[in-house]
Amino acid sequence: MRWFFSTNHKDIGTLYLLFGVWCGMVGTGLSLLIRLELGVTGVLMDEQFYNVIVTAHAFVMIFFMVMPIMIGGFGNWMVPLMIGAPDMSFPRMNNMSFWLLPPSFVLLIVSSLVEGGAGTGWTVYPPLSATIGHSGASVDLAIFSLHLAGMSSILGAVNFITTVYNMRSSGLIMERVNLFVWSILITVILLLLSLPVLAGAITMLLTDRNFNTTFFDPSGGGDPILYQHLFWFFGHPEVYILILPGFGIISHLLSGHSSKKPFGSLGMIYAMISIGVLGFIVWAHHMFTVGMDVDTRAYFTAATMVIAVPTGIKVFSWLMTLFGSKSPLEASMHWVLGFIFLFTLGGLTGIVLSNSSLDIMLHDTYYVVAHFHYVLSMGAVFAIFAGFIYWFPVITGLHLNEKLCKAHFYIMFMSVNMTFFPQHFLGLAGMPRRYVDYPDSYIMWNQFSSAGSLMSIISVMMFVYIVWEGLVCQRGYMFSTAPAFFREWESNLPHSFHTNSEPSATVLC
Ligand code: HAS
Ligand code: CU
Repeated sequence: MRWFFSTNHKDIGTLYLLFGVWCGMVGTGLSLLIRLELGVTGVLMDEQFYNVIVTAHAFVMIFFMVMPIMIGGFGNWMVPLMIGAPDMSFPRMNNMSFWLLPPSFVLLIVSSLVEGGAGTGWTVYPPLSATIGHSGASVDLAIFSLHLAGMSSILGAVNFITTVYNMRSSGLIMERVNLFVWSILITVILLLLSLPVLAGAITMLLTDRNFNTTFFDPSGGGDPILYQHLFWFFGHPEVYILILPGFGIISHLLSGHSSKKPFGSLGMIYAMISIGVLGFIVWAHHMFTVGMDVDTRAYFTAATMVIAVPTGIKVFSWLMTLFGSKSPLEASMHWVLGFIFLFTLGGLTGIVLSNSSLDIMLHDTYYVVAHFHYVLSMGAVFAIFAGFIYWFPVITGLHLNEKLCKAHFYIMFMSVNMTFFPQHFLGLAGMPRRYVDYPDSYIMWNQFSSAGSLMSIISVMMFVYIVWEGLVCQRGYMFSTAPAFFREWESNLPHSFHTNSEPSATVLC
């Protein structure tokens, strides 16, 4: 049980990684169910149940896969090492942050299993989520699940902020701090500022549902639009919470692979800070159809578009870091290049959506689904794969099979594009999201998309094999193909760090 009570940042990071990867499998299973349903016209399952699956898929992927892996897993492992700290600032609180997540996950699953489940989407808008739409206990349980996940994140955020501010090696000024550490710092500040607003909104919903308050109920003087404002004041920063650590991973890997400093490091820091600040003043671009006046819509359109500037600074700085680099194209680098290309594509459709007049047509269609899967499934997830492959030797002392990792990349690259690119066409043709069925005219691209999703399941299985193979084959660190920069970085670390990385005596494969 040593690992259960561990206060060590590496143990806790590993727990987060295991939990996140496992939840990723659950979320992928749910996505397959969605694509199986949409691979045919007509209904295979109950409509409410379909929406329960969509809701659970989103929650699992956001709160139990991307956030735990990126912030909890990579953040816990790398931040103390990169700033030269012996551990996190509050090691026991760190343990608690992790252990709040499994019960939160259980509450979410229970919410889907009782009384028809919560089919509200991850946005949980009233009146659908009010007693009139969901009279059973499911939505209450989903709210409790979010409460716990939120507490976990807030404790983690406090811990990271304190660690980065107080526990850097002497002389390590903030300007010189690694970009991955910066990305985690900005992410957790966003978490700390936005999560309490979500907590407030869902608690008001809880009292509306159970104690006869009417915050969101017009019959008692409330307003459902208030909920949307509160939710998106959290929700938009949340999407940057999901991608900023990915930005950090990409910057770190690019500079590692090209054996040079990240291009425009200070500019990258300011770009991330601007993205974080701007992320708080654009929320109503998710609500262009609720009947806001034209000036308000013009403001939210303009403010949203401004985010393309710092994001462009990041993309072009990555390209400049890459420019002239002569490093061989390793597996993790494939994911980095895939990220830059596909994230940019997803970002550009975001700019399309930010035009309020266009968004009136595109809101709640598959165009939006395509947009956010390009930035998430191909942005955040590609960054996770890049980081996982790059840091696997640091975490386990072992190496993954390069060739298999590359093959896995190509299959995944093809399959996710096949899944999500046609969804742009479906959206432009008017197919709405969160419906179990569609008119026959939409069948072709839906089948194409479902076929892509089946292929990506195969690539997930392949990745499981790759990790298993890496663990049993025990390819030692000595035979590393990691870039020289990385080996040098590792050799400067304190001795305790090397305990896992002894080259293994017997090389089986
Ligand atoms: Fe988004 C909806 C706009 C980034 C995630 N987004 C979502 C949802 C999610 C999500 C999950 O304005 C759905 C939520 C739901 O359940 O309803 N998004 C943007 C914009 C950006 C953006 C402008 N989104 C993200 C990231 C996400 C994410 C990052 C997670 C990882 N998004 C929207 C809008 C909606 C929306 C609307 C609501 C739609 C609706 O109706 O519901 C930006 O941050 C993207 C910036 C990045 C780039 C690419 C690199 C920049 C370069 C510089 C040059 C580019 C220029 C632009 C000058 C722009 C290379 C030129 C423009 C051209 C079109 C060519
Ligand atoms: Cu947004």
